Amino acid sequence: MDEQNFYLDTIGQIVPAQREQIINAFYEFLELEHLYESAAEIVKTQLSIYDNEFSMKFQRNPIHNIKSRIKSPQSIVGKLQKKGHPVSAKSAEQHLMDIAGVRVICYYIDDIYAIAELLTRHDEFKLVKVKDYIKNPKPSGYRSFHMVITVPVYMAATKKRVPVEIQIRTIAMDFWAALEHQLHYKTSCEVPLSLKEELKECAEIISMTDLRMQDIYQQIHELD
Ligand code: 0O2
Repeated sequence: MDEQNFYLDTIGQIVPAQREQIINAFYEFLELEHLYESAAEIVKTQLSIYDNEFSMKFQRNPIHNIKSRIKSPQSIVGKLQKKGHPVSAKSAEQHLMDIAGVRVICYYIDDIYAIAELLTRHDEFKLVKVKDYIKNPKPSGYRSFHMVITVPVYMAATKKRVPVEIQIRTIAMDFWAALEHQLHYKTSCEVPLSLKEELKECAEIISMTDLRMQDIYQQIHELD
């Protein structure tokens, strides 16, 4: 028996190396999932605290809703391969900033920047990266404010800083992004240029409507 190719598994059985490696990788991904789910929960709780405080003080919620997702193992593997990184849980931790994603849907554009500012000023959170696709929309017309922060997750024996990608956008921006995503973003076939232009035009109309709604809100607010 070639000893190098065999291991003792968790219940003391001799198993081939490859099986042991698969089991280890599985547990590593499970731990990763738990860690990133915990980080997303911390961010969501903090956002709810801000939303409730704002509502108590100003009788209005800035946040319409909050969703979160953990990137699927298939998506993690795909992104690592696309970027030319090794495929392992360790490599995912090192190279991917969007394993935990939180999407915050706000009522008005000003609310987006207010929420981003609060998260940036939070003592325990560290800002890693900002991509403002509202000021600089993507060529597709996509608008949203993206930021990556790291949050401390306290486990029984350890503390780890975990990155969370936060996408903050208005209801209108989300409406466009959801439809465009379904129509276009993840399809393998090429969408004709004329339709891409039309989608972009829709994004611009929606963006103007967002600005008008905010203006109406401010004017009504000033009447009080
Ligand atoms: P999912 O399933 O939505 O999470 P990075 O290496 O991460 O910094 P990347 O991946 O180019 O660079 O990040 P980017 O472009 O800042 O943000 C990626 C995410 O933004 C996407 O996630 C989408 O959620 C969203 N997004 C970006 N561009 C578009 C677009 O044109 N249309 C729509 N509908 N959404 C967009 P993923 O990677 O698709 O995964």
